[in-house]
Formats: sequence, structure tokens, C-alpha cells
Amino acid sequence: MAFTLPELPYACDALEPYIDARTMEIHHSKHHAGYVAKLNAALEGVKGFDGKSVEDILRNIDAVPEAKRQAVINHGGGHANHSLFWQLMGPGKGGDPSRALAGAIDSELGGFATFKEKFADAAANRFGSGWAWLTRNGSGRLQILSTANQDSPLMDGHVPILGLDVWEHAYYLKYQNKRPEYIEAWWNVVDWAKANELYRAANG
Ligand code: MN3
Repeated sequence: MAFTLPELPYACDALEPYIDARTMEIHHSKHHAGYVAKLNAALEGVKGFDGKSVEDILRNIDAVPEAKRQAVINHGGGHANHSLFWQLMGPGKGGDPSRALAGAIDSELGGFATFKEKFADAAANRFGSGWAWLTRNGSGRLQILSTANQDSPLMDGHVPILGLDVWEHAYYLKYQNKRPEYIEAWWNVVDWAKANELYRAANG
């Protein structure tokens, strides 16, 4: 088995000026590629994982032999998180959530403005490296949370609906230490149709 680096669904400069081309290029071709390579190395020679998706592996992380588990959490999480992240952005996106997800944000999270504020807080206040998430939790409710490092919400029974990478490698070239400015700019590239699709699938 070998996991492979997915193509970016748009050009590296497609998210300018909000996310710069150089950051996208390094982030995808170096960081994400590194997670894929190290995930493959971690699972090499380990039996029972052929043909499983990285998402399935993370959902059942305890099935990974203990000696390999942290490497799979780090690099499998990195692979899954970034694969999703690229799909949740696009040129000419942004705006407001759509359809079913918009309704759920209104009824469960107090509306879009409140959601944005809480999500941005989760992203800004994640100390060190990690991610902010909107998930559908194990009780079927929308939830805002953040995770450290490359920990995937899938390991805790959540389905990711929206995720924001707040590792410095995601923004430092353009925004340096100003993470809140990166978070604010990021709303302009969020693909809400994709988030809605993930929400619908999570509830299917
Ligand atoms: Mn990253």
C-alpha cells in the first residue's frame, strides 16, 4: 500500500492575495508530501492496513500497533487534514454558508456571525501548532474545537466539516506572527459548498 499526495485542485497562486503562492507551493509540495512519505514509512511492513483509507485508520487508531501509533497520528493526521484543507478552499469563494449547513449553524451555533467569532477564537487561541475545526460530533451536533499538532477529529468520533491550519508554515511567509490577520483573510477563500457537502454526508 502506498498513500499518494493528492493534486491541489487549483493553481498555487489561485488563492492570492489571501494565501500567497509561495506558501501554497511549499505547504503542499513539501509539508503535505512529507506527511504522506512518513505515513507510508510508518506503515511499511505493518500487516492489516492494505487498502484502508487514512480516514478509516484514524477512526480506528487503536488498531495501529503501539510502536507505530504516534507516527500514524502525526503523519496520517497530517495527510488527512491537509487533503481536506485544500478541498475546503478555492478562488472566488468565501461569502456565507449554504443550505443545510447554514440552517444548522443558525440553529445550533447561534448564527453565522457568532460562529465566525468563536471559530476564529479557537484558531487564534490554539497555542503552538494545530487546527481549528467545525465538526459534527458523536452526538450529531455541530461543534467548534481545536486540535494540537496534526491530531485529527476523526480519532474522537467527530466528522470534520471545516478545518483551518494554524501551523506557522501555513501563514508565516505572508503574515509572520499575525495569525489573526491570516484567519480573517482565510474566510475569503472558504468553499462553503464543499463544507455543506461534508455536512450532508455526515448526516447521511
Ligand atoms: Mn499545514
